[in-house]
Amino acid sequence: RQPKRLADYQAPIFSITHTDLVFELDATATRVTATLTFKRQQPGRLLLEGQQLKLERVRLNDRVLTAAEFAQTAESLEIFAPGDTGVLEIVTLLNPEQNTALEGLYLAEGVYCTQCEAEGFRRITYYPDRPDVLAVFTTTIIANRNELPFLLSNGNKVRESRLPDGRTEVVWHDPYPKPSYLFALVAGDFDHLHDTYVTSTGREVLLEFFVQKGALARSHFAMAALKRAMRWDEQRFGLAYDLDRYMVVAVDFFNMGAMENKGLNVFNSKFVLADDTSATDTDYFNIESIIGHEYFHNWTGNRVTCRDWFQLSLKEGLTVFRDQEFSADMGSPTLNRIDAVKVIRTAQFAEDASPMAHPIRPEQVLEMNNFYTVTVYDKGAEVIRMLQTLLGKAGFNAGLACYLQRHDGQAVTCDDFVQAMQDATGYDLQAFRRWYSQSGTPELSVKEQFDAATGKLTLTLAQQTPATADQQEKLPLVIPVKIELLFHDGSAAQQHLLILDSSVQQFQFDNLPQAPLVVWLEDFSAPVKLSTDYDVEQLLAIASRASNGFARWDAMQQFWHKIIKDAVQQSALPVLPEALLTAFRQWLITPLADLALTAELLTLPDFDTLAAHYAPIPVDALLNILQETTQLLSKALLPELLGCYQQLTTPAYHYSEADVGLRALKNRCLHYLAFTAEGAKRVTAHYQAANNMTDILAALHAAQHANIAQAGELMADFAKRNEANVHVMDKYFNVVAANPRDSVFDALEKLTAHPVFSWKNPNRVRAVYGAFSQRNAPQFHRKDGKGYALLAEVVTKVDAINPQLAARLITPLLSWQRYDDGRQQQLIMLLRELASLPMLSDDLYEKVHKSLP
Ligand code: HT7
Ligand code: ZN
Repeated sequence: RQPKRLADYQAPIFSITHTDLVFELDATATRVTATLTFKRQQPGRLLLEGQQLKLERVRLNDRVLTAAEFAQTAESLEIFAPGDTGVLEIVTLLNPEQNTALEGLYLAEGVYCTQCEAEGFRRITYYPDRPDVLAVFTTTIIANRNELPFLLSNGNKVRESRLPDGRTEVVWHDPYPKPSYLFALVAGDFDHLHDTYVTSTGREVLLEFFVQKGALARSHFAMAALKRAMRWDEQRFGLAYDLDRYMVVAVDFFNMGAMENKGLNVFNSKFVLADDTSATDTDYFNIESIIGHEYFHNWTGNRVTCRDWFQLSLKEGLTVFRDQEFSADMGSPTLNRIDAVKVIRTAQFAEDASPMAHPIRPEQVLEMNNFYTVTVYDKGAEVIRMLQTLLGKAGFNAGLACYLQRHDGQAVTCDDFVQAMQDATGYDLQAFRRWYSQSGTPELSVKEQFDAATGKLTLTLAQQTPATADQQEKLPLVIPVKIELLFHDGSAAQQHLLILDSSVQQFQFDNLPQAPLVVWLEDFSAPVKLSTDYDVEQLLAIASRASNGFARWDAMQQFWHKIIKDAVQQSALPVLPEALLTAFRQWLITPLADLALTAELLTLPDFDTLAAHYAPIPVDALLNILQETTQLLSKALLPELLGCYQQLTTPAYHYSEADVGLRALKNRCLHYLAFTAEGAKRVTAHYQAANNMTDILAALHAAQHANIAQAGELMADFAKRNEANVHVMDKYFNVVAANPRDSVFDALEKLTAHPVFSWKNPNRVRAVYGAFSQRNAPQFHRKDGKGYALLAEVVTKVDAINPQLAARLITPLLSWQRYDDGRQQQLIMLLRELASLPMLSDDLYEKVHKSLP
């Protein structure tokens, strides 16, 4: 199997100016007639991509071609003498009902739905299925209106008519040229919510949500979030919507979160539907953020798109950055930053250390679906954030405006983006570009030297990026390092931005009143690892005094890392310094104004965060230390925990920043209290008194972790009350799968027999097995390998149904190098078994083969 390389990019030989599609919908035999107006751009062959298609007919300029005039392979169609311009008509037959991969056109739960990014359009018709071929699409959908009342596609509805045979024909036209990956078609019966929005340019836009029958009341929050996102993009970046309609369809069968098809977003229903009885605070947050993300793609992705898939971060890194800025403005900037940094430090740093390591602009790809990664998305967003730090907000906004104006309607590269930033600001970004081509996590070490006589502080920074699986040689990067200088004598703190652009560099500060305590990497100003030799007192001082909430949280993370590392080295339990207990007591007795930050300050890093600091990972020691430390804290802080818990009275449920913080802190206290003598009583009472899903789930998780006797009863009650709502059942599945005891294996087996479970539904499979592998470290990483073997079995089964899903599920099995010898052997054996499967998908093949020694 041959990977594609960025270095081999060639511009398209033919462009397509117009793409007219006619769909005659049928569950097992949908006929697609594609009429493509093509134009030669350079000498070469007319080669179209196609997969799993039944070709019925090819016509070139009104003449049906004979078999000798074209050649067909399993993946392509070549037209031998197309000429320089012409019209090609291709008729294909599809089987949407059998399409369980959920790419191309599929039929699930009575809804026809497409997913074309990255390379799904080639499962609909033969086409130059690449993002740099932009055409104007007209789509006709023919179907039986009684069965499928809503027939939707991109752009504006042009016409709707009854055909003589009783079927209905609806025609859509999208005036904006677009690549095939942004094409969408949806047909089904829905509840329909509509509203209007007037843009800053005076356009009245019809906003429409199409959701499963009976779910209308659960789509209001998403509609309001959409309007907030539209307003925000106008105010922050001056970007307004450009069509008269914006449609969002929610479906339960979907491989990812959502898809930004022009004018017709398709969403995983989990990221649309919410009400106060079924959604958690996190659900509401995710809905607003993903609604924003897909909407923001209309400019960063759709109006200006990617030249090739290696440039994916051009649209994804930038759009994640935009959605993060939106969420920060809608809620707490500190909490948003903490959440984003957790993703980088756990998942992204782990990816850099894995066989799948790649730069944010990968250089070679076998299966594109494997590159929708935390590196491309989240590290990509960090790279954009660094640009904003270097250029300032005004400079960054000017750069974005220049980029969008210069490239509107084009398919471009990451280099084009950086060039626009440079041209708009005059800032030389040549050296900065290395962030796009170099993989790996830079490691920074720092030294401080203070001359008391002159008040001069000298900071020495050194950077080094360890080799990664894909790249041995690493060069220095441009790294913005934000710092804060804290003074004990009450002098005002100082903030500075250091720009490190070589291997070792010194920075000097004069006339300081005294030796400062330096807060490093404030706001996580670069996606790097930075180590200091601070002792626990210094870290607790930063946690108590830094002016920046993020820095306070970060100091606590470093504190725990240090304490736990010492404990692991000594094979002992951590010694909790009195100063820590004093700080915790203080936060519990007098919480900060930001309750959510207080909750974060009181939270231990999780297993994955700690594990990122070790090679090999001392799995058993870390799990034991985490459990024991929680118990030690519960015991030592019982009166304060109780006091804080009781003081926080829960108001009627409302999703607001203040109430989210209140619940977070109260539930953090509950988590500790669950481990105390009265834990069972308290958790049960919390569950029974809860008026919202956040508190209910906190009680269930606490019950399970502390192993309280009533846990089973509470779980059964929860399942019974919520069996009608699949999204709440997914939460139930999550809790069952996170059970850290041996009984989890039987419980998982039972879940797959649950009437709500289906192997074909990615949400259900993720809710059970994704949760098991990612939220149940004790059982997943069992010494006897039973957890690994279960996941390998599931991946094998799922690969035959949905390769994209299988390739995502396998991730925790790939990084065998991170574990001890025993676990390594088990993982390698399972990977070898997977590699020998006769029908392995490209998705799994790429990952398994990269991982194997
Ligand atoms: N641009 C989309 C990426 C995507 C996707 C979405 C749904 C199903 C399969 C998919 N493959 C790729 C989502 C986004 O980043 O907005
Ligand atoms: Zn995106």
